[in-house]
Order: sequence, then C-alpha cells, then structure tokens
Amino acid sequence: MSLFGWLGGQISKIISKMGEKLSKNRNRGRQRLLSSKIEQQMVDALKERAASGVHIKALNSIVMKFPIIEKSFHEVRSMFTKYDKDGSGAIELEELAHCFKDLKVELTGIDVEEFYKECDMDSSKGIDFKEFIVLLALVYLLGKSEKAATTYKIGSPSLEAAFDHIVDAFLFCDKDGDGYVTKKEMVEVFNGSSPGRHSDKKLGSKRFEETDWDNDGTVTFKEFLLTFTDWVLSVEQGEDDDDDE
Ligand SMILES: [Ca+2]
Ligand SMILES: [Ca+2]
Ligand SMILES: [Ca+2]
Repeated sequence: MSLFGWLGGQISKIISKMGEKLSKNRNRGRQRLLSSKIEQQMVDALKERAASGVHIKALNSIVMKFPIIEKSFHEVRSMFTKYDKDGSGAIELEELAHCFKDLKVELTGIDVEEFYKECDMDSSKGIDFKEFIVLLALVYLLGKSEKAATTYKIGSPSLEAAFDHIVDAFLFCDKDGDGYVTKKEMVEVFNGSSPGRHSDKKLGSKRFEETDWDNDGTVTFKEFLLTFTDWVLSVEQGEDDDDDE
C-alpha cells in the first residue's frame, strides 16, 4: 500500500475511533466550566489568534500530528511527576504554586488558585495528568497573548508547538472566530473530515456531544482541550490493534 493510502486509512480510522473511550468520568451540568475572568481572557486570546489567520485547511493535518503531540505529552508527564511531590497522583494547590514559580508564570489578574480551581475539572481537589495538560495549554495560550505581563516558557519548543497545533485545531473548528465552537460548526468540520469514506452524518454531533462537557450547547477552549487530549491519548492506546503493514 502506498504511504499516502496508508495515511488516509489511518486518519479515517483515527477520526472514527477518537471518542470511543470518552464516556466515563463525566461530570455533566454541575457548573459552568470556566469562571468569567479566565474565560474572558481565554476568548480574547483566541480571537487575537484568529485575527492573525487560521493556519490549517483541514482537520486531517492535525490528526496526522497526533503521534507527535502524544510524544510531546511525555514531557508533560515528567513535569507532572516532578511537581507531584508527594506522589499522590494529583497536583495539589501548593504543588501547582511551586510549578508556576519554577516556570515564572505570571498572568495579569489571575492567581494560581483560580487556575487550580478552573482546571480541577472533576472537582477532585487535585489536578490529574489530563487536567495538567489542559492547565499548561491554557497558561501557554494566555502567556502568548498581547496582554500578557511577562513572557515565560512552559516547556520545550516541541511541547509549545503541540499546544499551537491544538489552538489551530480549535480555531479551525471555530468558523466564526468568536472563541466558542457551536454544534453547527463542529458538524461542518467533521462531516467534511473523512474523504473517500462513507460520510457519517452523525459523527459531527457525536464529536460535539463528547466535547461539550457541561452540555450548555457551546464548546469552550478548555472543554476542547480536555477532549482533544483524550483523542490524542486514546489513539495512542488503540494503536496496537493492527500495526502490520
Ligand atoms: Ca481533578
Ligand atoms: Ca464559534
Ligand atoms: Ca460547554
């Protein structure tokens, strides 16, 4: 099989199985996922990015990067282990404060505790690995915005590039550039995502429902991050079912 054919097959496979492992750990409808302050800064930062242009023309170009993105998450894993000082499997507030201090993270008007609460998405009083990815990506996005007080580095260039890919994927889905993805926008993206395969009309709605964690009818960047992380990690886990050429 040609490399191109193989790649096309992989992409369709990945896109159709992305959501398989997502049904657990739901915590729907309990609270709005972002407090207004962080959400506002996040939406502003996304609009700012959108204004400088959307860098991808198809979702496939991001799906093809899943393996690289997954690899860069290994770096997050070592950071996670480093800052989870007591080895509890979660980063608590004090540990996060230490992490922000090391990374020299300073964000206008938002303190560590607000970030901690925002990213403890299952209200477990601790930041687990996936929540930590969401947190770092958010901190990265806000740190890059024009309003950021200082510049700081969140990780290696490849990790920052991975976060940029996720931002690009979000901006690609957010067709009207308002900082949120609606169901209509998501359906439009996914129904055009599997060329050559039978088009699954329900795929877009399925992807939307698994991404809209609080069921409020819009997907915020934070919700997108969490699900995107799941997609990337689940693809990696599902890879061993047929990797013969
Ligand atoms: Ca948690
Ligand atoms: Ca939108
Ligand atoms: Ca939502």
